[in-house]
Amino acid sequence: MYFSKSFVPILKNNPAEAKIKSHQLMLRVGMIKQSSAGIYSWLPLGFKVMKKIEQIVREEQDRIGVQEILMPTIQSSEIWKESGRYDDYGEEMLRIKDRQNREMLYGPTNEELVTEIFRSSIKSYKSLPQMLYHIQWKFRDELRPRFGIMRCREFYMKDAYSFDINDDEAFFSYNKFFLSYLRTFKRLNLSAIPMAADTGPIGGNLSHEFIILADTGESKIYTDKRIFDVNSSSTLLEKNSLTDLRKQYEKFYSVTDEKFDQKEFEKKVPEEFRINTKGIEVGHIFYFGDKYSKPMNAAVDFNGKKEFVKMGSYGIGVSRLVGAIIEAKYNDKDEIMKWPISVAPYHCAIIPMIKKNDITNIEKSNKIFEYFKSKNIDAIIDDTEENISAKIKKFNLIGIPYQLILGNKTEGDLFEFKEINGETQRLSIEDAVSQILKAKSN
Ligand code: P5A
Repeated sequence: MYFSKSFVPILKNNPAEAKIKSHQLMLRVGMIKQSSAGIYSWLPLGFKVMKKIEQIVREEQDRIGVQEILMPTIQSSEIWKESGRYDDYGEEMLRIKDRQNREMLYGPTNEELVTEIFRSSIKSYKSLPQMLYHIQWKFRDELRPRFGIMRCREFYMKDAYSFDINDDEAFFSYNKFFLSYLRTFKRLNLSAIPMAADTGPIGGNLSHEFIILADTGESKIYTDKRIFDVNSSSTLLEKNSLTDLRKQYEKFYSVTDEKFDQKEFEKKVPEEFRINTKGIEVGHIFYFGDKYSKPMNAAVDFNGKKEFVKMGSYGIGVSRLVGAIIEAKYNDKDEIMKWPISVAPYHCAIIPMIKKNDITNIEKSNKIFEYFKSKNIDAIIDDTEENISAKIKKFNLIGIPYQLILGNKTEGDLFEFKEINGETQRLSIEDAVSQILKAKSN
């Protein structure tokens, strides 16, 4: 891909309407464009990052055995009346009438729809557990959409649902998601910590939010420094091992605002370990038993007895994560944002010096590009006529992790190569490739 042909509408200055770094940067480098309040189009750079995040989320769902489906964005009001949430959900729900005057809605979440799918097909406990997920747009008519795609009205969510025969099995499912979320956020290079949370309109009494610490976050959090040292890498996808993992986390006081109790915080967390800050909620898991299965009559036969299935639901804010990663990775000191290599829109920018009537550097760049491609390295060639330092500035702004420069200082087969915030090295293409591949495999 040539930069001159890419659709990356960079603005000269930070847009005045954006209050936080992620919103500023996403508008500035043309990742998104607002279409109306709280509703955005995703332009190539932003869409690339979101798709990479989505793929990691998908792989980690598949890894614990959740099956992918795709439910529609538009739902019928009938099932919401069955569950009793049609009125409860209030003004956040976007209600629509079709030409037959039927009440429809743009799904804010899918507990009802997935319960309807389940009950029409699964009849025996022998088919349990079932775990289903989809990655789909949601709409919530937020009172105050703000911070760009962080709190918007139309957003992209991974939502999963589990169906089990009893509480014990349902907790096992819950804990599988607990582990899966830790793995997912780790691959995104984020340290997201689980915190006991309120359940709001989803319901139930067991719930964890996964939160990354950030001053610009909207959730107030109270936690214990030692929670960052819990290690989940040796956890097996097996009942006891997963129960243990959750216990290791729950040993530490870690709650959101609604659950906060000053006395308990001071009693359980020695002063030197107390963290009282703000965070961004990137995931939220719920256990709500038969809250939906009972009113909607989703039951299985268990040795001749009718049992309402026990359900949980599990969300990840896929589009919010794009902004959350920026908030977490932006370095105030260098004023540089470096994308984690796992989700970077491009791994490396190839930056040739362009001289009039001389296409040598472009030809060399093309060759390097093809070689990178053969090694699964995503690159972009900056074929514009800007000078090298302007080009470097531009890729620093976008946050591309590596830069390869073909300029005055190129000597034979040795090129200038640097990590976005690192020292310039002189390397052969092979050595540059192995550095990038090494970073990718970490
Ligand atoms: C869990 C899956 C649910 O909706 N039902 C299905 C449950 N949970 S939740 O906490 O309400 O949302 C899950 C995640 O979606 C993101 N999110 C948002 N992202 C951007 N803008 C919004 N307005 C918005 N609302 C929710 C969050 O990451 C949240 O954790």
